Parts: sequence; C-alpha cells; structure tokens
Amino acid sequence: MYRTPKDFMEYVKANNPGQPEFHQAVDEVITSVWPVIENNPKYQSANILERIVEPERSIIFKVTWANDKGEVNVNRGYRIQMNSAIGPYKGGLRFHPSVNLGVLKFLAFEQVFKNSLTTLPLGGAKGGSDFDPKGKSEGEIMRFCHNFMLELSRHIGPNTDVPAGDIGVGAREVGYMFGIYKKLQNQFTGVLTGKGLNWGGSLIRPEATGYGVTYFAQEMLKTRNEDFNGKTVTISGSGNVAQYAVQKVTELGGKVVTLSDSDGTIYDSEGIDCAKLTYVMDLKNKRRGRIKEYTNEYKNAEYLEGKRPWGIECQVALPCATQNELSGEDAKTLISNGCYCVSEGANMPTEPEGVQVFLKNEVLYGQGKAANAGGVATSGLEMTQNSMRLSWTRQEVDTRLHEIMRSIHQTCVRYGKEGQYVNYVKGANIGGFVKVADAMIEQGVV
Ligand code: NDP
Ligand code: 2IT
Repeated sequence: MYRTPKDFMEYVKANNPGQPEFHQAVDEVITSVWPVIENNPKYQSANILERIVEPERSIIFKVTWANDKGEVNVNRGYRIQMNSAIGPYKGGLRFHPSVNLGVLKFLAFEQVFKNSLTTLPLGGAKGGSDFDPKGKSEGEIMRFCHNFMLELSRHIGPNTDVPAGDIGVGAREVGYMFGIYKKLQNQFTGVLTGKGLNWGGSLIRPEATGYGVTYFAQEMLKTRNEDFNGKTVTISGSGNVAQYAVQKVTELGGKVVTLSDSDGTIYDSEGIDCAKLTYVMDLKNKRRGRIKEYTNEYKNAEYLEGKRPWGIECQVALPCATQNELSGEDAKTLISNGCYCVSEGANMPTEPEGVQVFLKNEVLYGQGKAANAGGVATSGLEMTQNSMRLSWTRQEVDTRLHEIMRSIHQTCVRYGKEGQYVNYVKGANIGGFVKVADAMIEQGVV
C-alpha cells in the first residue's frame, strides 16, 4: 500500500513518463478516493489503485491516406481500452493535432468513472488521431475516416467496444466510419453511436451533452432554490456541446453572452437567441467557418481576439471547448465578477489551481465527468435501442437523459456532502470509483 496520494503519484509518473494530462486526471481521482481506499482493506489487498490506472489495452496504429493532390500522408491512430469491469468499452474518438497517448489516456481514465456514474453498463475507452480536420475537403475527410477504421475495425464491436464522436468527430465522420465498418464486416450493427437518425442513431444524441450539462447546472442551482431564469451565462467553444448548451440555457430563461473557438471569443451582450444560434450552427456545422464571422452578421457583438470568455461578467459559466482552458486566475476573475455556478461540458477544462479556487469559494462546481455524462449516457440509450431494433421518441429519450442527470447529481450529493457544501469533485470521483472497483474485485484477478 502506498502511504500517501503523493507516493502513489510518484509511481504513476515514473510508470507513465511525459503524460502530464494523464497525471493530472489520475491525481484528482486518487486524492478524492484516498480515504475510501484507506477505510476499505479489500481495495488495498486487491491492489485496485495500480490496476485501475493501467489501460487494459492500448492500440496504436498507422493511418495512411492520400490528399486531393495525390500526396500521401501518415497520421497516428489510437484506441485506449481502459476498463471493461462494468460493460463493453465505450467512449469517443477525437481528431485534433494535439492528440497523443497521454491525452487519450487521460480521457479514457475519466471516461471509466463518468460511464459508471451514468447508471448504465458501460466500460471506459477513448481513441482518435492527431489528424487535423481543419481545412480538409469532404473527400479527404472521408478517405481519412475510411483508412482509420480499416485498422480500428479489428479491435471494436457492438459487445466489445463502441466508439462515438468527440472533438473533430461528429455525425459526418461517424457516418464514414460506420459505412466502411459495415462493408468490412458485412454486418449492420450498433458499433458506433452518434449515427444518423435514418440508420440507427438516437434522437437527442446530438443534443445530449449540451442539454445534460445544462440539466446538471439546473440541479446544482436548485440546491440554492435558484434556476436559469434571468441569469447571464458564458459558454466557451462553439462546437456540438456548446451549441446545444446555448439552446437549452436559452429555453430555460438564461441569456448566453459568449461563444469561442481556439482563435478567440465573441461577446454579445444582448444574448445569443434562437435565431443567432441557427446562424452559428450553419456557420460551424455546414460552412465550417470561424466564430469571428459572427460579428460580421451581428454588429453589436464584440470579437475578443485570442481571449477566452472568462473575463465576462456572468452568474453561470459552462466551459465546453477543451482541457485546461480555465486557469486559477480565470477562476478568481469569474468569482470576482459574480459567477457562482460552473458546469463543465468539456473534459477536464479547469486547471487544478482553478478547481481549488472554486472549491475554496464554495462555487457550485459540477466537474466534467458528472456534468457532461449526458452524451455518453444517451449513447448508451442508442445502444439499447439498437439491440432492441426500435427507436424511442424524442420525448422518451430526453426524459431518460434528464432522469440520468438527476441521478448523477444525487450520487454526487451522496458522496460529496461536506457540511452544507457539496463537493461535486469528491462526489463524482467516489461515486464513479466504488462501482468499478467492486466489480473488478468480484471478477477476480484478471
Ligand atoms: P467539437 O469539435 O464539436 O467542438 C470543439 C470546440 O472546442 C470548437 O469550438 C473548437 O474550436 C474548440 N476547441 C478545441 N480545441 C481547442 C483548443 N485547444 N483551444 C480552444 N478551443 C478549442 O467538439 P465537442 O463540442 O464535441 O467537444 C467539446 C468538449 O466536450 C471536449 O472537451 C469533449 O471532450 C467534450 N465532450 C464531448 C462530448 C460529445 O458528446 N461530443 C461528450 C462529453 C464531453 P476550434 O474550431 O478552433 O478547434
Ligand atoms: O467524452 C465523452 O463522454 C464523449 N465524447 C462521448 C462518448 C460517447 O461514447 O458517447
């Protein structure tokens, strides 16, 4: 048994050198669950800690593809199958130049606990490539997706591992990957989630992460007898998660004033209403433009080049772009501007210093693995519909999603209560951990 979390982290760092995001994700979980380990000798004797940080399988492969000029390109593909104690591996695929082994291990590790929190039987995985979809033609995207799946197809299956989207992978890419998988296997199965509605996709899956992160914030606000009505909300990102968060917050009476991408932030003090959101969806999903163009259409809005949204006054902040996009300083600025509720659509968007600032100031702080679990939960619902060969209505899926988000909130309260304050970080980590660790013990040393 390691004597302290610090001891254990030394082991993790030595064993996984050069993977700072993975160290960060492990450190946070280990700090939360340490008292549980200390009080339960069964976890110590089964060496659960060392076992839970080691991926069951890490697959790294070459992806070659030709661009429109006929030039041959090489990228690296990955699938990290982290833990299958409570169900088949499940988690998204990310296509972004920043993808590397450490980033995907952090995401796969988070996914294990997130999936456990959903109440559904889902193990944890993550994959992707350092391929950059920006500026690529339709043909190039399709050829890359096909070549990526040519290898990945050997390692996945509807009862083995079910990938989905993440940054840079949406309905279009899932379509291309599904098409080639079906051709290779000669089987029409639910091997990916986030599929098109006419060929096995679930209603509400596109909306699910953004809606879920908003439902989670709504549950947190309820504990202080508050709701979204009249609140000013800042959101980062402008992709899938951010767009549907705007939609749900607006429907619930909040006013969203920012969106961003890796180049900068737009600030619209009048609020991004439904008509403006339709413009954003067309800009980002069809024309694949930059968020800056919003200010050409809506002249009242400002563009803050190279800035993130955290300097703008708000009561609620929803980080929905990427990891480590909110620093300790940003957290202080948000609080001093009146923000008291943060719900994370992105995975690990807040740096460790920022997390400490939120906790110290008793902010309603819904950490990613709880707050953004609505996406993978609805993927789980897509898998259920696929195996039953039927489709639930929009209402039915949304009701289930809402119930799951309420249940995750309750789990966080149950494990995270510290006097009057709920430490959702502790709640999510312990709530997610216990179920997986117990399943591992019951299945023996495998
Ligand atoms: P999209 O690809 O649809 O959108 C990503 C958005 O984040 C874009 O606006 C992008 O801007 C921005 N972004 C990406 N990388 C960076 C960066 N390094 N710095 C600043 N901005 C960046 O992805 P999603 O909306 O699906 O994912 C957003 C976040 O939500 C991710 O953290 C993902 O892991 C998480 N998530 C997604 C789920 C899903 O179901 N899709 C489920 C749960 C979590 P740009 O165009 O400039 O790159
Ligand atoms: O981070 C995530 O939870 C996702 N990208 C969604 C994963 C999924 O399998 O739907």
